[in-house]
Amino acid sequence: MYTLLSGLYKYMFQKDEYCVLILGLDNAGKTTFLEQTKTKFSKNYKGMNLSKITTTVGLNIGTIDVGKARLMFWDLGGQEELQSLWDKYYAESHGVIYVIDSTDEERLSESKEAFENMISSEALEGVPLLVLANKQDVPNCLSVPDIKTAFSDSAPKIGKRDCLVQPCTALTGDGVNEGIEWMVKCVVRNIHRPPRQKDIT
Ligand SMILES: Nc1nc2c(ncn2[C@@H]2O[C@H](COP(=O)(O)OP(=O)(O)OP(=O)(O)O)[C@@H](O)[C@H]2O)c(=O)[nH]1
Ligand SMILES: [Mg+2]
Repeated sequence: MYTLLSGLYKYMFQKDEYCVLILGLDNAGKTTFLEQTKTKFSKNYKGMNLSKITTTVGLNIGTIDVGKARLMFWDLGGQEELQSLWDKYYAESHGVIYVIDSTDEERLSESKEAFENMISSEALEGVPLLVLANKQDVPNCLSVPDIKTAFSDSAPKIGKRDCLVQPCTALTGDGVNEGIEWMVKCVVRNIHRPPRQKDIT
């Protein structure tokens, strides 16, 4: 009877936990995106004033529950000297959100270089990838097709994995729900696949 009840309790309340990295150059909008995500998906979370967010030195952590999934986000600082810390988190992650500043055409090639370094890592093989074309509220910013074209020769490095390029305005929350719901669907589906090589000891 105890086993039956504890099984039922676990079925109803236990969450499967997934770690999702939020990466991208400094100023791309990663922390703003994380704050919007927490505000939209956590009932009692009173979001902070988005204009008070300053550059991340180290990391910010946030957790949301979506259905039976618990997503733990690690939002890492994007400044050049902090990018060398990103790969310390790869082996633990189930998904990656890569944020691009669609208003910053000048740094697009820098962003692409950081993206390719990240995506080439064996530790991230097969991990779902959500690319956010952020700051779509700014007139004349790069569109999703513009960004896809600029990143087109990265396609072989992306390989066989779930990948979505999503227009987004972290500041207002546009595109946040769509992106998070897609990520949840992918990480949950991935857990039913055979284990990645790195998980086999
Ligand atoms: N117009 C506009 N500005 C945005 C948007 N998202 C973020 N920003 C602004 O972009 C700047 C950088 O945002 P952050 O969230 O701190 O960027 P970050 O990627 O976390 O930067 P680091 O922590 O330095 O890596 C801030 O001034 C934000 O208000 C957006 O959707 N639209
Ligand atoms: Mg930040």
